[in-house]
Amino acid sequence: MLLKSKSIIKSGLVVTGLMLSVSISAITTSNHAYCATTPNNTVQKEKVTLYGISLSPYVRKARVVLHEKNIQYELVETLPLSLLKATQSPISDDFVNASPLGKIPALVVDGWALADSGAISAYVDRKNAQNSLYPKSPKLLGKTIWFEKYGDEVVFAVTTKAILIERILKPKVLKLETDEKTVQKALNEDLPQICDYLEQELGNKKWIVGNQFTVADIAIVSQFISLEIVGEKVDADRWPKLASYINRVKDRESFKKVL
Ligand SMILES: N[C@@H](CCC(=O)N[C@@H](CS)C(=O)NCC(=O)O)C(=O)O
Repeated sequence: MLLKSKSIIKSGLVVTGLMLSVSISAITTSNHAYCATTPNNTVQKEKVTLYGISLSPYVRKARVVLHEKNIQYELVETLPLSLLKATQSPISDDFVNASPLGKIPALVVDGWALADSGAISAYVDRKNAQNSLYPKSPKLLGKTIWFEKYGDEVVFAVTTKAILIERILKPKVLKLETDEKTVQKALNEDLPQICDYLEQELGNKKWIVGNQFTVADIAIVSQFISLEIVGEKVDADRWPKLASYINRVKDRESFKKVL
C-alpha cells in the first residue's frame, strides 16, 4: 500500500501507459514509502531504504521481493553512478556508500548496506521465512538460481540492454541516438531464441521451477516488462505458454504494486 508520496518528478517518461519517473536532478527529490504489515502483524522496527529507479528491471525485481515478503521500505530514486556522472547530476554519499559498484538497486537496513538484486532477494527472503521464494529441495534450488541468472543475464541482455536502453535511455536521458540495428537484431533474432527456450521449459507448469513461485519467476518477468515499456510484447500465438505465464506473474499483488 502506498502510504506517502512526496515525489517531485524532474523528468517523466510516459510510455505505453506506464508512468516511468526518472529523477535526474537530485535523488532526494523523490521518495516513496511503501507499507506492509509484518506476517504476525507486528510493526516493522527497521528502516529499510531501497535506492534505484522503477525503470530498472533489477530494482523492479528487488521491489517485488520486498512486497512478496511484506517488508516496508522507502524507495529513494537515483540513477546508477555512471548515469549520474554522465548527466552531471548530484551524487548522494548515502547511495555511493551503499553500492560499491555504483549500480542499482542497493538496500540499506538501519545503516547496513547490501547491493545487487540477487543478494538483496536472498537476504530479504531469509529475513521472513514464510512463503520462501527459494525451494528447499537442492535440485529445485539449483534450477531456481539458474533461471534467476538466466533472467538477470540472458533476458536482460536482450529486452533491457539491447531494446529498452536503446529505445528509451539513450534518446531520452543520454540524448544519444538509438542504434536501431541492435534493436532489430534483438527483436528478430535473439528474443525468439529466449522465447523458444522458456516456452519449452515452462511446458504445462504454472511457474518456471516446479510448482512453486520463486525468485526466478520474478527475475525473468521483471526483464520482460522492459519489452512492454517500449510497446513490444511476446507473441501469444507463437509462444502461448510464455505469454500467459508472463500475465500470471504480473497478476500477483506484488507485481501490481510496482507496475
Ligand atoms: N547484478 C546486478 C546488476 C545491476 C545493474 O546492472 N543495474 C543497472 C541498472 S538496470 C546499473 O546500475 N547499471 C549501471 C552500470 O552498469 O554502470 C543486480 O542484480 O542488481
